[in-house]
Amino acid sequence: MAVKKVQLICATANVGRGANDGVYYPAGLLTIANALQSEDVEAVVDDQHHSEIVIRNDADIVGIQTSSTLCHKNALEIAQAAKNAGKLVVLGGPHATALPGQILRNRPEIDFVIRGKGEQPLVELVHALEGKGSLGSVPSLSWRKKEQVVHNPGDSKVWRYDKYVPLPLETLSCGVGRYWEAYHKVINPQTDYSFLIFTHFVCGFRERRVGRIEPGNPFPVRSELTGEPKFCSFCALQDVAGPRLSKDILAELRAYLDTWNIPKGSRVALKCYGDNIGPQGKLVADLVRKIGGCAWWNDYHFSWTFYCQSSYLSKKLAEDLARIGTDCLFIGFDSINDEVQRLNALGTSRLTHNKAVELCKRHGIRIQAASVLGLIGENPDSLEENYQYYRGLLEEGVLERINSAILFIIPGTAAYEMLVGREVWIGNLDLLPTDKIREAWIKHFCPHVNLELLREYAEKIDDLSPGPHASMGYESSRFKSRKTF
Ligand code: B12
Repeated sequence: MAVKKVQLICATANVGRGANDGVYYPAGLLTIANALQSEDVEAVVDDQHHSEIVIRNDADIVGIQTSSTLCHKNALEIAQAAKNAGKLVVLGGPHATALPGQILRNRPEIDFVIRGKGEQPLVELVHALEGKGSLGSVPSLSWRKKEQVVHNPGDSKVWRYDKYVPLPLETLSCGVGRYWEAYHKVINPQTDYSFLIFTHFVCGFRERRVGRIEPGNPFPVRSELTGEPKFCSFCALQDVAGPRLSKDILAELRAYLDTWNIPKGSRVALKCYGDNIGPQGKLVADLVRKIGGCAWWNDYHFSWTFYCQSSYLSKKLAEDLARIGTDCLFIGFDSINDEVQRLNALGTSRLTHNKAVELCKRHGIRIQAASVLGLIGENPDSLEENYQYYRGLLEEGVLERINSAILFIIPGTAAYEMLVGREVWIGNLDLLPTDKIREAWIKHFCPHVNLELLREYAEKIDDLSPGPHASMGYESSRFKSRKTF
């Protein structure tokens, strides 16, 4: 078959929502769009956060992103609509990567799953469908060969983000302006434009705990000896590759400013979604130097937001982050209780949290605090400790927001593996019923609390948020009344 056009779709979560949902364009679909366009295949990116999804008549393939288990239900509905319209359907993204076998066994409407980074595999799938190669040689492809599900090996080539930037923002069917509007409305009205600028990939903490991660290979999330989590029990990161070069980061930014005619004097928010800037001190120091020598940097008012684990925020790093114009740090406090942090291998403590808060205050950096309730060992006292801590932070005036979440079990995490070890039936599912799974989790791993108590505290913590509100993995009453979204 000839493949002229691929429709790429970002499915929204159907359980609660994150404060940033719909605020940032889906980078992973845009890098894929870039790769397809380099092969003269047209690509269009539709984002369910901004428009109702309609399967396009002229699309030969429909590729759907299922970022998380919380988006999988919507992704499946879109897949069914695409199949009804006679399209070939490809699923990719972190959730699909974690459960390719389950998805292909349970969902006839899905033809292919691409695991991990999708640019080159999708290009090679297009070639194979056009008769210029075989399905068996497409890297990271999971597919049905007769009745058998086959998982092709991954690609051993190192993935490079720089190959796919600047991102082709013009392929976003809703227009990039919709994301700028969303940023302005939801996150910060003092902003004119916003761009996703990854400075690095991977979490150095996770790497330190599991060793260097090879592209295409699964890595251990639990200790073989004790069965305990090797790094944050709820983290499903699969990223490969490390820091980018400062010159490439600035060149990417310059390209957006030029392409989108961003006037001098504009307030431009830059978001790095790389996980944990903490271990990237060398990169940040280099950015300080490059920005210092950059002729156009002061023509705009740039403000950065990074994610940082509290245990990695040193004096020097905080100073350097402030020097490049960091306005906010997203800090996953997750839990405040030391024992809960230890049991969940978070690599932090109440002390490191306190130190990070002090450094942020000293450098005028606002904190986006993340809270996750229902971790291993959660109990009524630890819930109260969390709540009191966030109250304290609010009083100190250092918070930009609190992201309030109740743990939901994500395939590919230690939490998922531990639960499947106790409740084998869950291992066959590709669509995880959030609350039912959560009840099973609570029974085994935090039996001193119940879902009602977790909800109560999640709402109390969310109510403290002075900025945007989240309802991660549950629906708060605020979310239900839709007053603030
Ligand atoms: C940016 C981001 C977001 C953004 C944008 C998401 C988006 N649509 O792209 C926002 C804020 C909206 C977001 C929201 C959520 N996120 Co998020 N997010 C990330 C983050 C930090 C980076 C993703 C990214 O842009 N990476 C860079 C690009 C280049 O890579 P990529 O997106 O992974 O895409 C590549 C591959 O996955 C693959 N691929 C992706 N889609 C497709 C589709 C096809 C057809 C193919 C072939 C391949 C393919 O190819 C891409 C290119 O190489 C990741 C963590 C991480 N480091 O991966 C978490 C992460 C993806 N998010 C996660 C979660 C849980 C969520 C939420 C459910 C949270 C919530 N609100 O409750 C929501 C749901 C999103 C939604 N669609 O509604 C989890 C998913 C875990 C899981 N396995 O289920 C992650 C892994 C974080 C974690 N710590 O575990 N998120």
